[in-house]
Amino acid sequence: MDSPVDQTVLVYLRENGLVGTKEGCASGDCGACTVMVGSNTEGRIVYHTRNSCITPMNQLAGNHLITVEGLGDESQLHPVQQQMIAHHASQCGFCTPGFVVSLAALVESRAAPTREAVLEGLSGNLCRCTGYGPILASGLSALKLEYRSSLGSRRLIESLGQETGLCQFYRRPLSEPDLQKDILENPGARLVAGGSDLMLEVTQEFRSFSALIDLTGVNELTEIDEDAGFIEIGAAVSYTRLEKFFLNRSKPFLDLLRRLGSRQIRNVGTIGGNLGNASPIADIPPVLLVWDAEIELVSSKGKIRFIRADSFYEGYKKTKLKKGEYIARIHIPTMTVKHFHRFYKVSKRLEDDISSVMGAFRFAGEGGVIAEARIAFGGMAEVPVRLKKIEKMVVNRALDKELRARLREEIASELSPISDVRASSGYRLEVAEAMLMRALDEFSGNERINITELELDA
Ligand SMILES: Cc1cc2nc3c(=O)[nH]c(=O)nc-3n(C[C@@H](O)[C@@H](O)[C@H](O)COP(=O)(O)OP(=O)(O)OC[C@H]3O[C@@H](n4cnc5c(N)ncnc54)[C@H](O)[C@@H]3O)c2cc1C
Ligand code: FES
Ligand code: FES
Repeated sequence: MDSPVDQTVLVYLRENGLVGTKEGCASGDCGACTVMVGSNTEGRIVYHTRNSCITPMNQLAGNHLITVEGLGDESQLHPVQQQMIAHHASQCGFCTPGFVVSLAALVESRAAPTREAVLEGLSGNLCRCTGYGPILASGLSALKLEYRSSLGSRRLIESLGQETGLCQFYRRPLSEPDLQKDILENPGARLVAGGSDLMLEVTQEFRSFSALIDLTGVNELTEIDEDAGFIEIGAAVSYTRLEKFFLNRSKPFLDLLRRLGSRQIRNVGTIGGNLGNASPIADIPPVLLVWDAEIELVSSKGKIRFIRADSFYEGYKKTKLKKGEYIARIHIPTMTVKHFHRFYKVSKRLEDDISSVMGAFRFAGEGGVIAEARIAFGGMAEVPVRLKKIEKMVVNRALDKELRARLREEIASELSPISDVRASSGYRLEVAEAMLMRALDEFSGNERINITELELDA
């Protein structure tokens, strides 16, 4: 394969006549470009969905790429294609290939035939004409059918593997020493992990990169360890893997992850990329601030330094990363994950939307009395912030009306968020106050309703 260093999978496909995969937004939002990517995982192919519009083509070497054309043909349609026809689930058809591929990925991974599983699998696909009812019904029906996949043969599985040095300017090191060597030898190269942020510079700002160093093959950066009182998460660990790891460790974090981007974004986006892009509204930094996490930075010469998550940000879109350094691991004290914690995300849409305000809270203590507090917000300043004064105000105090009134005043004086397309400054302040009150209530044992868990009577 010979592909320009920053060419996307979508451009490659369409330039090579595979036009079933569509371009809607070219920013990872609509899902029209969804493809399935299979990798050799312990002797079997595991498929996941990605947005081809923001996937660097070079990243897929050694993987099995399936587009809508590869799912079936007129004589033998994939069960999802059959059900989409049976349920009249396509109108203008522009979004249809993306929906078909997302649903096919559910069928291939033998997802449970439930409405929740289908909704989750479609969290990154938008349709503006058919309506979602028939599409959902198609997915549910397809999941209930008897089906034997013919997608991955044994010979294919054996041919899949990790590849390095794909083109002269696209490096894919497999170990940290090799990564450091690549950074030293290519000082102008940008680091890419999931590409879900970086590739927008190509598709939205029309920039091009002369060289990229891909972190997703670096073994040490893709590991999660729990040892000696710390959870250590490699910077190139994806959200999908975090969901699995935190499944029984933190429900609030799991709930937040399920609100972060879409299935396609979570399959590729990494924790290191979320810190590296230095967005003031990224969802992970407030979590790391309240969990007292430390970030391990490594230089191209192998020099290691640790920095507290609450000191990592210097200003708008600026971090303390030095030239040639990369984020290697995030270290979270296991104890802080065991304390009471809550993460609240408010955004305009439930799925696949950036937060207007993201609030994170950790309280240690018992009997309704807080012995130690951490309170952090995203979307309220030019960097993710910890409210240290308010943390002190709630320690060893009765969480009564009088204190709450003072906390509201203090929040309004400490924070002055901007107004933008997502929310006005005043709205953000009200939401932040409400989040703090809710966290205090829940710490005191008054669990509030979670609208994502509400079930409506039919
Ligand atoms: C449709 C869509 C929805 C989204 N929704 C959300 C959301 O709800 N919440 C949210 O928080 N974010 C959201 N995002 C942003 C999403 O891109 C990040 O959350 C994601 O974590 C970025 O990770 P990545 O691996 O894709 O980073 P990349 O795009 O690969 O990299 C991002 C930046 O970080 C740098 N970088 C990456 N890894 C490292 C490292 N180890 N060391 C140093 N620098 C590094 C890169 O050089 C680049 O500058 C969304 C993005 C899209 C496109
Ligand atoms: S074209 Fe819209 S997500 Fe890729
Ligand atoms: S069928 Fe027209 S956008 Fe979905």
